[in-house]
Amino acid sequence: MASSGKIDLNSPTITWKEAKSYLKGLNNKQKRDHYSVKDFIKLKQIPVWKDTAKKANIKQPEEGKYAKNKALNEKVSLFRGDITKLEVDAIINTANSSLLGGGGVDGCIHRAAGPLLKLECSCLGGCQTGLAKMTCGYLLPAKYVIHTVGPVVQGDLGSAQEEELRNCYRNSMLTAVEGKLRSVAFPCISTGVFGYPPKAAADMALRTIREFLEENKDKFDRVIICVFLEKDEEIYLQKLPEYFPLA
Ligand code: AR6
Repeated sequence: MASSGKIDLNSPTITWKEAKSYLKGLNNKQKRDHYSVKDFIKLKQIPVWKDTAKKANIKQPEEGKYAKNKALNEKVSLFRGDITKLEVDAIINTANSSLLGGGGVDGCIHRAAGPLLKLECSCLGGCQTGLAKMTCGYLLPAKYVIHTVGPVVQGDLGSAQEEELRNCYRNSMLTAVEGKLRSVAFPCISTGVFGYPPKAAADMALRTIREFLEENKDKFDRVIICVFLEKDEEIYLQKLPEYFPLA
């Protein structure tokens, strides 16, 4: 440890356990000195669905699937960009069952978090499809990473895969609640190399998030859907009013 009390998280001698316990003791301002990304995005900079819908002049469909709920429209956000920049309690990683890193969003998260993330992941014993496991966020602006493993879809989408995707969202949110985390950001799980059809994935994501928030009203300040591609943003802008009707 340096005399200022600040630890060098890039030091080759530091263990993930030391780094995790050190980071846990820092406040938000102190933690910012360690971010690998300098252009991080604060939670308050991310508009809530109510404001996004208003700005984009989103039309409400005639018949929504769910009742209007003003409070939920202020807890959900649609954000397009890089999930590794978000200063939230946890970002969700769409990993593979080894939890040892990969391409896509998984690769981006491991690069931005630094090598300690892989060291902690290697102690978790992998993860089954649909389940979720939590680690520290290390050099990320997010305090924690919740790793989940989505289903692989080759050919037609089956009910087992639908259930597995639902479990990914549900178990990730349950893990956040258990850890008393109040703001989380989800990428579009399984819709990249794992091949899940993006529109069906958006329906499952929105349904599961809506139902979980209804059951756990006061547990979250914010649930962010972080899309990367313009086409996914369009899908969510179209579907959000069905699940989170504008009050
Ligand atoms: N921020 C937010 N979303 C992103 C980012 C980013 N930085 N980069 C990509 N996406 P994918 P999967 C979006 O393929 O289908 C890995 O190798 C991307 O546009 O990352 O669940 C793992 O190790 C897409 O919408 O994940 C697994 O083996 C979404 O993230 C496998 O890929 C998911 O695409 C998991 O496949």
